[in-house]
Amino acid sequence: MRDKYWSPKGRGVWRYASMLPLKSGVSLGEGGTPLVKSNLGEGLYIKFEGANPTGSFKDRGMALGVTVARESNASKVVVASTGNTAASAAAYAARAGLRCYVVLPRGNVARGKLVQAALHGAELVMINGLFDKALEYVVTHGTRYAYPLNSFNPWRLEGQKTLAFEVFEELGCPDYVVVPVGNAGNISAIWKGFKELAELGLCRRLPKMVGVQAEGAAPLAKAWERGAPQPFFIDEPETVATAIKIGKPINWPKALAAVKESGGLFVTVSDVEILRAQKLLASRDGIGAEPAGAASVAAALKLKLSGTAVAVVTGHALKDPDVVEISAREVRNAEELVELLER
Ligand code: AN7
Repeated sequence: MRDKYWSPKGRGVWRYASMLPLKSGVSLGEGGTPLVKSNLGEGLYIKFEGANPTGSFKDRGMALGVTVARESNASKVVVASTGNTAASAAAYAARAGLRCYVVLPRGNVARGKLVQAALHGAELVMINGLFDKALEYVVTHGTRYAYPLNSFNPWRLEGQKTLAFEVFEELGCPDYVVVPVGNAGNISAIWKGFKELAELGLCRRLPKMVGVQAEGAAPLAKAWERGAPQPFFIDEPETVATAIKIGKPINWPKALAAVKESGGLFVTVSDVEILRAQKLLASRDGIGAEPAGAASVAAALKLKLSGTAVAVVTGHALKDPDVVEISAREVRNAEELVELLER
């Protein structure tokens, strides 16, 4: 029974076909991302999802989601997005020959993500309002005309659970897995992956799931702090990490269950902590994260977790070039360059 399900073969997400409800499908080589031992803390590992084909973890789920869209003869797919889902959907839809509509909150999508969606030929639709409103539009109207690829789509989560399998193969089951939370799909998916390993008797002690939200966009973490049974939805989330600038996470029940069942917790990090972690990760570990991706590292450092912890760095630094300050020296001639180098 165990071997029937657990028989990794090949590379990437489809390596775990025996654990997935689909056996093959659309692929751009997603998954198989680096797990790097961090210099920032003992027992801390970085799972660098920025190394996926479009630079975020979304590609894992999009491979399955777009496969199902194609197999159900959809000609159009639609997503609401803070950016990464749009970039990923655009690329995978292009690969599968589907039209892609992305509904975006004007002024709240990082530049790299817009560039990707445009480059891959998606139809970009801007709304006045934030992500939560864009998602509401997709749920109430979009789904009637196009196949939806937001994370309420269960195939997306099936793909994203493969992160757990990769961590398990390299490290076994860690003590903690730290995940930035926006719409709350990814933490639910990763937890599902670990639980399935446990069901097969492969993972004896499940990791504690740590959900990380930005202080100004923390409907789950704020509720957690006060022991409330439901999230405190907010209308005007605010954070530098636009990827997780979400006030009404659609997958909140699953995420809350993941954190509770695992004995983990939700935690908030401030924008200052996020940007500090982004810099530390870049300058000490050599890993470039977008702000939302660095939120997990900020939380791991703040909580000083003991044992083995995997911080999931969900997106690449190039996604959001505008948050990085660039300072440069000017030299007028070779002598000035030499002088500088000699210092
Ligand atoms: C870098 O692209 O919601 O908790 O529309 O891009 O599964 O929502 C992005 C989410 C974390 C949060 N890190 O994941 C979108 C979108 C990065 C992200 C999250 C996102 P979920």
